[in-house]
Amino acid sequence: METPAESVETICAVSTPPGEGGISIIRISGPNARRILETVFRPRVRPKKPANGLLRLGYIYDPASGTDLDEVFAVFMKAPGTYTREDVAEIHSHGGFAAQSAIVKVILGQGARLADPGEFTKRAFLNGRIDLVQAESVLDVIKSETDEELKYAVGYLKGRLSKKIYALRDVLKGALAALEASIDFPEEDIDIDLYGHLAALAKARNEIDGLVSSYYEGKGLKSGFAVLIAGRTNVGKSSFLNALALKERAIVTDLPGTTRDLIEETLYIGGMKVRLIDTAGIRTPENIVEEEGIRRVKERAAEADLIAWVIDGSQPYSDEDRHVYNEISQYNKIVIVNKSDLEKRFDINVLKSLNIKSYINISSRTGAGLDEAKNSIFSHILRKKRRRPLLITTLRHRDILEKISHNIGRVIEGLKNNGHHAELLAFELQEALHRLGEITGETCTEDILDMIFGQFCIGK
Ligand SMILES: Nc1nc2c(ncn2[C@@H]2O[C@H](COP(=O)(O)OP(=O)(O)OP(=O)(O)O)[C@@H](O)[C@H]2O)c(=O)[nH]1
Ligand SMILES: [Mg+2]
Repeated sequence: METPAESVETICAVSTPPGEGGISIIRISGPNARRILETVFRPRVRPKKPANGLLRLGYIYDPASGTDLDEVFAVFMKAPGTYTREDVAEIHSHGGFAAQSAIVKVILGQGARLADPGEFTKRAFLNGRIDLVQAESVLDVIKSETDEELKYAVGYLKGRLSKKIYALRDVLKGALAALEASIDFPEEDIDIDLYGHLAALAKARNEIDGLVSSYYEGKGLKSGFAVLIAGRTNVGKSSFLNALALKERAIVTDLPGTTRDLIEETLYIGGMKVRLIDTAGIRTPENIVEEEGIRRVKERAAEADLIAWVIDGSQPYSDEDRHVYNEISQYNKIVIVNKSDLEKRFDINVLKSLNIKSYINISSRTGAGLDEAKNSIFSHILRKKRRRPLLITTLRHRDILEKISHNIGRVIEGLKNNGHHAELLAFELQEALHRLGEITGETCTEDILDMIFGQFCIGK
């Protein structure tokens, strides 16, 4: 993938978000970065010559007219110790639209071209500073919304997932070498321990399957955990959502059957992203709209990470509550007894008879017990989701790993049935290795690279 240096273009982009801000960073990367910086930058302080990595104060000016465009800090970083492994210059200008565009314009005037989205990171990948998994994790770091998401993304940026992939690759390579030897020297009495490789392959496949199944969790990490608020009508489900979200998100009335559709609100509880979903009260539907609403509750209940079953503490347990319980009893749930500001008429012993040991008294009206409810949501999701050290968080990785698991599965089957065709099994392993390379970027097509780096912002 090496490209001759002279054909590499020098690229430039504003790396900070567009619009007004304290400062903007304009980045230049490529063989002409140094020359361009020295042409458009007039240092106010020594050293006059660019010293590697040293931030200098001065002016960006238009060499054609001699006009100063902005007072800036500028730094030159020499290849290969840079983000892209090319010569890089950065200009820290004032964060205004006019300043940014005037500076970019003079840089383009010196022969640089505007960078494509993600092109700096793509160069870091193409120049071998990071692999594709790490490049993708750069985007995950940028898009992280919670501490936990960030923790995984930074770990992958540092190569934690890549390391696992390379270890799997070594196992496949070892097995392939043994298979190929058995093809090349079929008659020779050399000691090829194919069956030793069988055990290693089975272990690798287990690990891959573990990664594939971790995608559900990884997706939750990115898109948030779903907490479904369920209960009969009028118990205060929508009021509970509003109270947690600190806004009038869902309509609340004293009419049973107010909520018909699913209403979603994202919250951060203890740094964890939670999607709270308010639902239609479960009862015998009075019309088709309500019927559809209730059907959706049941559908979502099966997918939710947690169900918050809301009960009206000011009313006795009813047949409708029992009906709700029957719908949700099998799922991970917490029990919220609402309306604690009113006289209690709900008999807590009912919960004991259902073998439910804990519940939380709250009042959506006064806010009492809401912190406890949040803590309970947090700990129940975490209990279910004991985090694995490695999670697959992108669909691309999951799909590829699933295919690799099938390749290995066929090899294992083949080796177990003695009359195997070594060539076919070798082919399966080659395919699996090729696919692993698609994850790390070793055997990646331009299309895939475009797809990945196209999701980045300009300037990254
Ligand atoms: N006193 C008191 N009233 C509450 C509390 N929470 C909700 N309510 C009232 O209970 C009624 C129903 O509240 P909602 O939040 O609409 O109940 P819901 O469960 O979403 O009802 P549906 O959408 O019809 O299923 C409204 O009149 C609320 O004002 C509470 O903590 N205390
Ligand atoms: Mg409601």
